[in-house]
Amino acid sequence: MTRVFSGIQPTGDLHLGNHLGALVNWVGFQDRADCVYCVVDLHAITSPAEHDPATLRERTLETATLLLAVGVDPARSILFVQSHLHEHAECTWLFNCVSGFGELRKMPQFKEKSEGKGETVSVGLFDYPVLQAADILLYHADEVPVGEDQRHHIELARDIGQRFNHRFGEVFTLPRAIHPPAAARVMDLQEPTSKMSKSTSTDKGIVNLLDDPARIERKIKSAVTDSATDIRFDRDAKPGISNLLEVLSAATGRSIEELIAEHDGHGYGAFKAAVAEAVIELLRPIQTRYRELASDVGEVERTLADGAARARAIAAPTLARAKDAVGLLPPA
Ligand code: ATP
Ligand code: LTN
Repeated sequence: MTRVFSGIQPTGDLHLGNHLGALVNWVGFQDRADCVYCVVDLHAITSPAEHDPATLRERTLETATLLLAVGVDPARSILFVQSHLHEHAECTWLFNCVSGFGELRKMPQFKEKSEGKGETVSVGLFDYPVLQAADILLYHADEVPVGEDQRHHIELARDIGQRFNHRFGEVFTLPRAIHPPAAARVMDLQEPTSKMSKSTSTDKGIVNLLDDPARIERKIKSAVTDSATDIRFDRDAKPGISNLLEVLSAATGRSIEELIAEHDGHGYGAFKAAVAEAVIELLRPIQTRYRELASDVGEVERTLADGAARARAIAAPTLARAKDAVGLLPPA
């Protein structure tokens, strides 16, 4: 069976864009693939912005709980926290020794995130994609569903795996990035020409998965739209209305044409109310499930411990083969 691996950073609240753009697919893959999903807390500490230790711990648990709440099913898939396995950090070291300074320096995400930081930028940020390669290659992943911005990182993982195999013998499976179509590319409610994003959107521009219904309603009703009254899909001329149409379509499973036929001519107010209600109903079962799970932290922690054990059953033998291939003397 195809193995899918993906990771998500516990750096903020998950929002509607993450859900419709990525998590819905994570849930769907479980029907056709052997899935391994990881909360990548080691990646989260590479960020140039200083992190708060207590917040990181909270967010790691919250992110894992939300993944369970949206439908990652621990009976079918492996869900674990990256730092629970020392194998990821250890494999990173082996990969560091077959990675080039030049190729890492050219990674677009590193260039972007280190810009203006001069000599103070951390080695961890520089090494971020090598750790990501270890995440993927330790599990012999075939497919890695990610956003377009991660394409270079997956190519690097492929290059590292290929180089290692070439030098030391076949150990790693070469992965490929997949970019499954998103249920929706969700735009910022206040600035509908930029994507909804946890690092750049304001609170009013973003619907967090745990926002309560009144808050969701308020945010959607005050979404920026144009001053006309017609409801039609045109990303350039009507970015705000088009975004709401796409969200409504993803939330209800109905086509955009059908939604236009139903709502055009009845005004923006009624249309926004319908979008708000659909998003509230989409998130309601997730929020209910989240509260149930969060009321028993011990159970979530047990699920993660079980996930880590099952992850280790795959990662540890892979790492052992890699160490042996490199020529590291096994302990007697
Ligand atoms: P950041 O602002 O830190 O980049 P983000 O909110 O954009 O964070 P990521 O952590 O980069 O989210 O992305 C996690 C996943 O969610 C990726 O697969 C990404 O493609 C998807 N995603 C993020 N934002 C959106 C969006 N607005 N619409 C659709 N998919 C999205
Ligand atoms: N860099 C990714 C998160 C990530 C990841 C992974 C994704 C870390 N390790 C392995 C896929 C596979 C991001 O920022 N979205």
